[in-house]
Amino acid sequence: MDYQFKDIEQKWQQFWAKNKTFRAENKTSKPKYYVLDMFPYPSGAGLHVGHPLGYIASDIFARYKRLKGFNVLHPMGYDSFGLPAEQYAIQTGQHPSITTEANIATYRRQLDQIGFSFDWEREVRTSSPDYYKWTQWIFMQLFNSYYDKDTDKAESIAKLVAHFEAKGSAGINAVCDEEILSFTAEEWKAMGEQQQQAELLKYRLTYLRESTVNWCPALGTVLANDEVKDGFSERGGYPVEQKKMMQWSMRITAYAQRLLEGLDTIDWPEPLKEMQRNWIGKSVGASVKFPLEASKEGPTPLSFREGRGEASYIEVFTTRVDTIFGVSFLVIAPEHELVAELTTPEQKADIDTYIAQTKKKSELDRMADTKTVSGAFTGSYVTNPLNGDKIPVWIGDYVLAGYGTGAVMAVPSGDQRDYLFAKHFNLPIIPIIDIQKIDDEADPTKEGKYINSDFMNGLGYKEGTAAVIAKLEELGAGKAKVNFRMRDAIFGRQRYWGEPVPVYFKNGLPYLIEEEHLPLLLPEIDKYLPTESGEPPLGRATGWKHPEGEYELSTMPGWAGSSWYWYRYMDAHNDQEFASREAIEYWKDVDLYIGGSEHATGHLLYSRFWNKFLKDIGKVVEEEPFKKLINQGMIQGRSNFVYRMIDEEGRGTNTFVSHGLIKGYKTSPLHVDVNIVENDVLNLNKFKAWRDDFAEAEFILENGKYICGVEVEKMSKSKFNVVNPDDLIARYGADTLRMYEMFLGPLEQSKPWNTNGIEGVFKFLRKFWRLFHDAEWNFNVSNEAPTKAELKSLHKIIKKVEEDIERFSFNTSVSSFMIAVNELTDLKCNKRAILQDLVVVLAPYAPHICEELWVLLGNPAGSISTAAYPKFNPDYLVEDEFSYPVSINGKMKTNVSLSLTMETTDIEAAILANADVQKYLDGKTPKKLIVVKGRIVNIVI
Ligand code: ANZ
Repeated sequence: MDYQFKDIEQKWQQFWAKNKTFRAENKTSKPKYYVLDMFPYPSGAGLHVGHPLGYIASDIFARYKRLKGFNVLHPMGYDSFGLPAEQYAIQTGQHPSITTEANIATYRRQLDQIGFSFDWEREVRTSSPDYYKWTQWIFMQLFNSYYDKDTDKAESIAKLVAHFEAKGSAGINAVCDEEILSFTAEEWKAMGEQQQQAELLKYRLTYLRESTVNWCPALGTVLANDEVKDGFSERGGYPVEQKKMMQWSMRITAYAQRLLEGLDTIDWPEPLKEMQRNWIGKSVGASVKFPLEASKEGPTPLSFREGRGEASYIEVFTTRVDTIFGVSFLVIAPEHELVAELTTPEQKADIDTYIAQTKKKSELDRMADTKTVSGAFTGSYVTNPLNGDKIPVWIGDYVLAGYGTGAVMAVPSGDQRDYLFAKHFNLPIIPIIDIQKIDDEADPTKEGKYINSDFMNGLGYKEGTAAVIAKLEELGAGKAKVNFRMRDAIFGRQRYWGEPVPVYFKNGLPYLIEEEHLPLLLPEIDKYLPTESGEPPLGRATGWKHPEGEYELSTMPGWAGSSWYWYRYMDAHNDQEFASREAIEYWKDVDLYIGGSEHATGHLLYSRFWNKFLKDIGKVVEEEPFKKLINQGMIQGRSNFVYRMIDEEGRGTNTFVSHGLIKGYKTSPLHVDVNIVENDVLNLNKFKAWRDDFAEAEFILENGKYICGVEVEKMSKSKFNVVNPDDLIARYGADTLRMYEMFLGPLEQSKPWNTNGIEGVFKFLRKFWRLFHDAEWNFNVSNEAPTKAELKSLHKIIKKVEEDIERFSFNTSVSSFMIAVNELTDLKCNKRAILQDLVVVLAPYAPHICEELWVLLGNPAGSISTAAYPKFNPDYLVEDEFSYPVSINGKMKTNVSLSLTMETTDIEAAILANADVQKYLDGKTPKKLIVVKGRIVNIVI
């Protein structure tokens, strides 16, 4: 029979599902291998051809590893909480779980069609209660933990309480809020429950904190930075302001150093690691306290009051403490907590105006803008702790509240932004080095000497810095400090479709619900909108109340469920633990993770953080979750455009100009559905039928055709350039689609989708099928012994594919398969000894056709998945023939292929007997015949 891909693919997909062919066992004697894909958010649009790219690559790898004798875990699931389903719910009133369910069904159908070897018994859905029960459970563990800097790991809050009870706060070296109390054991015990809990919250790894957020009053929610454009919400265009709100946060900063160090131990793409390094942003510098003039404590010696109350100093973080003698003013963030206290009555109006102005700018805008200078003077002064200079304090939006201490010592002679600020407001510029040039980062003073300093003159950068820090320490006015750019992560949103936070409030303080009451189910509500009083949607739930207080009304953010899901796959149905110890000790970590680089600083950082935490509390065994990671490139869309003519008043007409003619007209481009365009020629009738307003469209054609413009862009519905895998599978089959997606180019590169080549891949599979069949399409395989040439073809491909897969070069294998099948076709090879192995080598790429042929070859159904990858034998590749170049009178004339084992005299005879050579000799006897064995033959006539 001819290649009937439809029947074959359906048959094997059903067989795999029924027989659970790809079920992974948690215990076998085989070595384990865990291949993970980033699980999808099931959106309403379904899969387009770009989505499966990474899944196909990981599936090939998973199937290959099974052939190599590994026990492979290759699971799939859904990251099914999230905004789009909720947005849809707001518009239609349909419960997001219904939309989610429907979308998952579409995804599942589409994934099944492609023939993935997923172990579907382990499927997870982050929105399902038996999954989010454990997300909530992990939240509880974080709430019950703090980070001990001495043991350098998370420890139980109970240990902290025991310490407080025995020794008070003395000797605690923990990551915590800035303002913590100092107390003795007696004082601790004397505190009421309320105050103790408030104090403990400052240490917990998940805690409530006042954070500045993008608040959109019209939408009634906090927005992420990328949902805000120029002060307005991206969706709806409503004004967004910066607002302080109590929010759940995760103390990820406790793990900053470990997150940084761990990067050196994992096999990830270097650019991705670099993105994480930058995000973590380690800066080595110093913190310096500038005493307030008003404190009247004088420049030296300094005594600083700790804790709350009237401030006596401003603390700055600097990476250039050596420039302290060049400080001519201080700039603090407009949100700095001392602003109100520092502002004098005369300056109040200025300061208030300025603060109102900065509220409109997002932090991203503030960081990006390095040109506009703005600020206001508070009216207060501090003193330079080293020379007693009186220094004015300004506020300015280039200083960010959340970084360092939210205050900078400004050195206009050393820092560009400080320089611009000084110029703009006419503030002094004090030189610090005797030359202008400071361009060596490692030693900014290399070519100059410090000036204007008491004790640094003549020192180099390193010694100068050390001398300043020593002096500051002596005075109690500063110390060396490492600062991280990364902030604690906000962990909540005022939305419905997410995990409820397992917390209730009593007397304004959060308490965990009892573990046995997990999962805390998402309640039903009437509308998916905030309440009239501006509370999150959960505030609408009636009768949803803990016996002792109100539940938390915000839900967990999108990244909660995806920060640990790879563990759930290890033991997906466990209702006692998030996964059993046994399963975790067996599978350990993910050996290969494939996904998009857009998750570099989100999901991939949060996952590493939770993994380290789970390791600290003894629940998992590896410090890093994903040993090797590959980013698949994006498949871009190839968009087509039509050009609408514009009339005199600038309005669009109903006439469309072909691309080659647009120079002569005023037109504006319009995306057109790529499915009504073939080879860039627009199908005019389909275009008229496409949209009602085009029914009467007129065209200005070139050579009788309408030629569309082309651009490569992101594949997206709004650009009408989406190619659906379903259509391609219906036309060519999944095996062709799988191979074609790989054939497009290197996995890690972005590339435009172009359907033109798919026909070639389909023809290749048909030719492969043909090898096993005679001219009447009868299955016909011979048991004869293979020839050397056949064995050579086979072993070449065995070696090539193995090498390719091991280095994740899937596209190069596809062309090698084509060469191998062409060679075997030319050799008219239908030998079992060759074809049987070839089927196994091709099976990871084109599993359906290979299963079918494997069974036709007489093997048990399904067993190709666990067959052994053929062993490469280098002997078959040893060349035993050589094609001698024959040169006559110094000119290359022809080639003659001869065995390499032939003696020189036999070679001479064979050359002279060759018909081509005889033609050139034209009856003459050569004067000379020189044979260089294995190299060349020279003839002189
Ligand atoms: C004095 C100085 C002199 C500085 C000089 C730089 C050059 P990184 O490397 O990114 O950590 N800074 C500190 N806190 C800030 C904040 N909240 N917002 C904006 N800028 C802040 O940068 C640290 C440097 O950035 C610090 O060192 C400080 O300026 C500024 F010739 O202090 B520097």
